[in-house]
Amino acid sequence: MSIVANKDTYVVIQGGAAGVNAARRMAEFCYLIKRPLNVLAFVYPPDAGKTNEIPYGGSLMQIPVYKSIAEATAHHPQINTSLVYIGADRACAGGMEALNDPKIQVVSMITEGVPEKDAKLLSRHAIKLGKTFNGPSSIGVISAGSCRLGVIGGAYDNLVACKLYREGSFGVITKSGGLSNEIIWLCSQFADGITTAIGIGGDAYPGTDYVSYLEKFEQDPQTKAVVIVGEMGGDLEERAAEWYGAKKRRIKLIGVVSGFCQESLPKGMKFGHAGAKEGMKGEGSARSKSEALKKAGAIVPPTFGALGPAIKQTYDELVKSGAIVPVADLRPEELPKLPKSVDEAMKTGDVQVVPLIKTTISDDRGDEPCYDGYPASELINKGYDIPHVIGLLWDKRLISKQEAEIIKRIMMLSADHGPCVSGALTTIIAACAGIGMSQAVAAGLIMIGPRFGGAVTDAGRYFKYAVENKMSVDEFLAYMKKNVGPVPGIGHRVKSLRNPDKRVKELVGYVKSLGIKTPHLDFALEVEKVTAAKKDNLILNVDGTMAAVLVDIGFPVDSLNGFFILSRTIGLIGHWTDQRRQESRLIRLFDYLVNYAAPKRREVPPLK
Ligand code: Q5B
Repeated sequence: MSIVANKDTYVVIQGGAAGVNAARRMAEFCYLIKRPLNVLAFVYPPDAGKTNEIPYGGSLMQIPVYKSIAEATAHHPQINTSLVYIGADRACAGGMEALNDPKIQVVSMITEGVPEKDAKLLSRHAIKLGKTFNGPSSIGVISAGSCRLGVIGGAYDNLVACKLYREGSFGVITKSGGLSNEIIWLCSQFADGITTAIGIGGDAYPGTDYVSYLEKFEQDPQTKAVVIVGEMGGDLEERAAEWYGAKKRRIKLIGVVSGFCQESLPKGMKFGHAGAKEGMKGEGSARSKSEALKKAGAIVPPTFGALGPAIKQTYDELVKSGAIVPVADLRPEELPKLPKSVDEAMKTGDVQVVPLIKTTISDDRGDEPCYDGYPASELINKGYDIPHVIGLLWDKRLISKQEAEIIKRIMMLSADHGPCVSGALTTIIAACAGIGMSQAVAAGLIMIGPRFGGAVTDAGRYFKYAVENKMSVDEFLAYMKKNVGPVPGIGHRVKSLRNPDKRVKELVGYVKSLGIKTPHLDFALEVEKVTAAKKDNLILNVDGTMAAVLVDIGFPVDSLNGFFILSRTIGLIGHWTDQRRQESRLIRLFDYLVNYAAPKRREVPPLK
């Protein structure tokens, strides 16, 4: 047996993230005791209609979220308990909503800082309805082997160490959440563990006090003794003493009261709990509460350290009298192991995970990204620039100042080439159709291919092939004609010998002025001499020039189209923004721009 929470307790949790965390802890306990998850629903209006994922062992339960308690209990008629994880300003309304639901018999509230008037209202309302209102500021309730409400009991290992998977003989009532775990532990080490442990919360006006729960424990045949932990302030401990001393009780009562330190400390000291108000030496003090408990016949150890032995002595006497029959503990291998997350298992070396991907260029796991090992901020502060980042991420090397200058110029020269080229035109059409930036720019980028802008990689590949194989221009052109087709990097739609491409001249002039070795650029210019002599638009184009120069400074062939893609993205973004700024209309091609070569209108023959 147990009190307040048992195997028939089914829960709705009112609140958001904190409530979800509590549900996860409750699921761990359910898993330990091999009980299905007892959290059936959440009430959290902002997420109504969604589900919260609660791990249960190795599986993931989807627990529905409703907008009201009424909706939750209508869908899950077994619900009889509510845990309130709502902020202090709305906790009263939430608690009232739960108390007013005919299905709900127990409401436990974790919320701290609930106004005292609200706590009193909730408490009175619960009493009027004959229901239990626990809290505010309550860590929860745990009944060994049957039910956990809230996070009381701590982590999974602690639940096991405290033998919470099976009933003991000791009840526990505390104000402090942390101390509740401590006392549960003491009961499991000095005795046979607990039946039920309850945190009533440290507020001045808890909804339910020691006496209410002592009455319930007295009625619970499994509970043979109860440990209460009190503190100075208020009179709950005195009332517990009064109750205990009023007549012969079946249960043994062990009580400790904290706060003796106030006798030595300067007046005005603040204590943690709202209810732990500094009392006089007399009424409300730790000493007077302890005296009252002692007088009523409770066992009151002289210090907190003596509590364990006092529990043991009580347990031994109860065993001797036959009231308690010792139970055998389960061996660790008889208990379910909580599956670890992959992260945890990796930390403890229990699993080896084969990585899904491998990266050799960057790492963002520290406080900032590192490019090929170099922190971004350090690169900035030491005067490096965008081309250096390109060098690190595309070629895993810190390029020289001179190489960076070449790349900067390549990017500036190829950033845009007006609205008429395939990429820009596509982005403009998309922008005019109301398409967002990323899609419209992506549409423009899709145009980059073997004819438009995307000939850089192949131009680099074949110029490199020719230079490596020491081909003459004629051999190269013959090879290309036979095996490839049009030479990538040669030819332009509008540029020609008569209408030269200034970008090409600028780049070639600059690179040549550096006096560096440029075997690929030299070869490309030789090719141009031959092709342009055949047809004046078969010049070395911007793709071909970029390719030859980039291969000359050592960039890998596969990265080369990236230079056009990256720099032209600047232009495409410009075109998209430009159209948006102008609020351009949807584009529809004029009929006169189409050569309608389709058959003339004709009659459709009968269907055969
Ligand atoms: N023929 C660029 O062609 C273009 C030949 C060739 C041998 C060649 C064409 C080509 C290679 C790919 C290339 C990058 C499609 C260009 C760029 C960026 C841009 C764009 C902008 C910007 C142009 C007519 C006759 C045919 C062909 C022959 C042509 N190219 N022979 N090698 N490379 N080049 N692309 O004028 O006998 O009549 O059948 O594919 O490097 O995209 O500004 O616009 O910044 O945005 O349309 O600069 O050259 O000529 O294809 O009708 O060919 O010449 O075999 O011979 P066209 P086509 P035939 S830069």
